Amino acid sequence: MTERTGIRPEQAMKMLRTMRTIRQLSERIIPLYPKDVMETPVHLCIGQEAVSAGLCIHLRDEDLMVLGHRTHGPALAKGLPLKSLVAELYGRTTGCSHARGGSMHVYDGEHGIPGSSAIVGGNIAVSVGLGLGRKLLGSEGIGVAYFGDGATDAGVFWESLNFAALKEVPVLFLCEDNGLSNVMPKSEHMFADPARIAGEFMPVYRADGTDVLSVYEEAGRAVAQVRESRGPAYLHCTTKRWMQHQGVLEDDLPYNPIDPEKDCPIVRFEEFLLRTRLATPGELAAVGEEIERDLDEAFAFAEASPYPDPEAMEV
Ligand SMILES: Cc1ncc(C[n+]2csc(CCOP(=O)(O)OP(=O)(O)O)c2C)c(N)n1
Ligand SMILES: [Mg+2]
Repeated sequence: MTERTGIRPEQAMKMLRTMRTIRQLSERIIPLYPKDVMETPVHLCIGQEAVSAGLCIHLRDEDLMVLGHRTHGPALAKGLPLKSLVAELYGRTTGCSHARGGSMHVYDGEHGIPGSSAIVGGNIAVSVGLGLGRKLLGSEGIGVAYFGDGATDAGVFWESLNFAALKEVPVLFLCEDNGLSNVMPKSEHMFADPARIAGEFMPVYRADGTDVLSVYEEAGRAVAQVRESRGPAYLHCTTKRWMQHQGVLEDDLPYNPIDPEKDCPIVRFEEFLLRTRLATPGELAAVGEEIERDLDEAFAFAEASPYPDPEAMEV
């Protein structure tokens, strides 16, 4: 774990809170999901929380981030209210996409989430367009494309790098590389390292995506580069997926071994916070308890919210 960072205690606690919210939401979903109370597939982010938390602490509402199919982590970290996400999972009108989207199609205009795409790579060009729009409109905001290693196989990824570099678009390409595209390991779907090739087009940053301080530092540099140059940058974060691609079962692929201590961004960060006396054991416990209360409220809100009128759902 990177220890040299001059992180402020409130930033550290904010990132911990974000990671724990993503994790504790996933842990609530696991036993409920088989009961069919949620009207959506779910792609959980357990093990990957540090990427969203370490990036989004540097982003503002005016920065427009378009997500892929694994939305819960980045959406919550960017500011989507927990209630709004849980209600969407439950298919209720109070959900962030008014029950029209489910887990893979989230929207929050207020917090700079113009949408997400279940078409792998579909969000990348859109983020470039939004980044260009920010620049043309004179906004200080940037575009952010948040995608997985699987999306770098798509032609649109390469076109987007080229266009963003050529036209100097303020957009950050964030690759959350969990080494898997569904059940396919990276070695079988990726011929060359996309981050190395991205270096031909723009500045490239690399972070250990299981270490929130590493992401925090590198994302800070990458976001500042985009903001100040009004041109693109690429950030590659390696991480690990603990659950199966979709659903609530643990991954059991022999080529994706997980060490629940060493690979856990939350365990690692809590150890750091205690060691450096940025937090006490009591403070850490209080964060978890507060999130449990927020989750109680969010699930009660979702369950009490109405289903949409079928006629209103017609297009
Ligand atoms: C264009 C397209 N091709 C294939 C799929 C099926 N598919 C859904 S998710 C996925 C894997 C994506 O892997 P990655 O981008 O690394 O994201 P991760 O699931 O690892 O977060 C695939 C192939 C799809 N949704 N869209
Ligand atoms: Mg992947």
